[in-house]
Amino acid sequence: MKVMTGRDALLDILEDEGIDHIFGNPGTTELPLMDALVERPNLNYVLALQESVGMAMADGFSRASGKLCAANFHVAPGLGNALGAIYNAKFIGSPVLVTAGQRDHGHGLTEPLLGGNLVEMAKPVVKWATEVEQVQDLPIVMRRAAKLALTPPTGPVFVSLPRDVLLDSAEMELGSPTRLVSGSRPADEVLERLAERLLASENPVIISAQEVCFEDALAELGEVSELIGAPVYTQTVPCLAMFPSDHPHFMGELGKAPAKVRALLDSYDMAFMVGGDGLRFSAPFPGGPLPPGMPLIQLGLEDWALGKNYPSELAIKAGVKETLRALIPVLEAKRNDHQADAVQARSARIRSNNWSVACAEFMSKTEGLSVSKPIMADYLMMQIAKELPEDAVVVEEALTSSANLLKMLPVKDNRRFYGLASGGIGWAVAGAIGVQLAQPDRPVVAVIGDGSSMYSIQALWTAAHLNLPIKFIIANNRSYSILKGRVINLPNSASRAKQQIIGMDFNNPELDFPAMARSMGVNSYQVSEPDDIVPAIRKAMAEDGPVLLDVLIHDGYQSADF
Ligand SMILES: Cc1ncc(C[n+]2csc(CCOP(=O)(O)OP(=O)(O)O)c2C)c(N)n1
Ligand SMILES: [Mg+2]
Repeated sequence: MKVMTGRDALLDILEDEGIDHIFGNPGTTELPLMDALVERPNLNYVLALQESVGMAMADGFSRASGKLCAANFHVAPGLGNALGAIYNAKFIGSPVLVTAGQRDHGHGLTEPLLGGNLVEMAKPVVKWATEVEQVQDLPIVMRRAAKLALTPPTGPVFVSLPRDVLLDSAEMELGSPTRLVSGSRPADEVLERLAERLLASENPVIISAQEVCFEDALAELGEVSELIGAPVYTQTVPCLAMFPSDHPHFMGELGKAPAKVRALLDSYDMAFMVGGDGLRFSAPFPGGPLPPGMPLIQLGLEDWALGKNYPSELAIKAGVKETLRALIPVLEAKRNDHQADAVQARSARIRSNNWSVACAEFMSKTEGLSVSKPIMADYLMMQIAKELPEDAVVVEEALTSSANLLKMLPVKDNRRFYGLASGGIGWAVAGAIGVQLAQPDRPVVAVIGDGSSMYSIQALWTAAHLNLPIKFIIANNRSYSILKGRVINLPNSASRAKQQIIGMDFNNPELDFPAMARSMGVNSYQVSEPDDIVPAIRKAMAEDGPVLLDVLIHDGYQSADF
């Protein structure tokens, strides 16, 4: 066994676990690591100018690559700043190994500056949180952490690293990575039961949830939908590319309004929910979105999501892609002529009002907004949807402005789209940086609300520093439009009665996005005329480095129903 310092052992293990990016913001307790990184050209340290920004970058990187990355922050205030962004990563299951420097053992008793119980702080928002007690424990702790982060349901883990542990030396065996094989298919009898149940339904509906994206099971789910004659909706939080938009059975998003989802599901006699909990909402809804007594069949790797809020008639814990692939021949073999005829009839109905049909209608209506000034958000989204190349990756956090983006954006592959997931805003400016680092060969375009962008605007500096070719499009309505729409709809709203809204406008003074962008080294243009949108997008796309387009849009608001 070799004698090594804690910091060398840690960095050796990170490299051995396949990590090549560390997103972070350093302080004194991290200096042993920062110093050692000088000798580690394979570990790219990405400097974020605030911890929540660094964490959102890490989340974006892991979300868009499925790969483990590391994030490193500075004791209690640094970790505290990152917590909201760690929450977001946990919500969507991004495998990030989060670490923070900690005071030397024993030093905490004196209540030093920046000290705190890091493990207790991190616990509610990670899969596992621990502190390293002694240098000899580093290998087992770090190996466990990496394995856990990547084991479905994937997610962030936290390790607190006392400074003395990093500086200490000991004889250590570093071990090697463990990866669980977990994407397995169910037994033959279960597949047969599933096939029989799906074929017995006279009007089934499929809800595609996040694991379908992560496992790239879009094509398999498409085949199953055709075999059973079911329309496919994507989950209520449309934060990923979970189905190809041009598939004839695609109907679009379920939407975020529980009452509408309930009304929509009412017309079916069975729901097949694939790949996680596809029915998450922000607003409460008595009785839930599933019609009473509606049979639910679930398939996914995360057992917590199965039968969680609604009883599941058949709940199968298994890998989505493998299971669907194995299901296809069973459905083909079991389907009788009567069922095949019924499937054909349903399929014809679905095709007559699918996503493509609705998209064409919505676009032709939206074309009518070409003369509206100020620019209407739907018109901006339509131009983005039409203008972006097929391989562009869209990062989205534009709330009211992007409400209809996915009605128009063609989605062909599972890495096309990463949107706001948990509801915790401030993800996208930074998240886009992680996404671009994870997918360096694809253009990344981030569409972000002005309000949301301000939570992590300093991420622009990192984009400029790394010369990442991300195009940031700010939907600038000088307000928190979504909240204004909601506050006026409160019962007996004083805001509505007095025509006065508190704390949701930031138009005095107006935020100067081009100046902010330029101050951080990002080129920027402002767009205020509808006709200038397309030329501006083209110009931005043609530039090598990052560009921010500040698009001034209508500041109106309406009752938000999500
Ligand atoms: C971390 C966090 N803080 C606050 C909120 C509450 N919130 C939800 S949407 C929103 C405003 C978003 O504004 P903007 O991005 O400009 O979009 P718009 O509503 O104007 O379309 C706020 C403050 C939140 N969801 N998450
Ligand atoms: Mg806004």
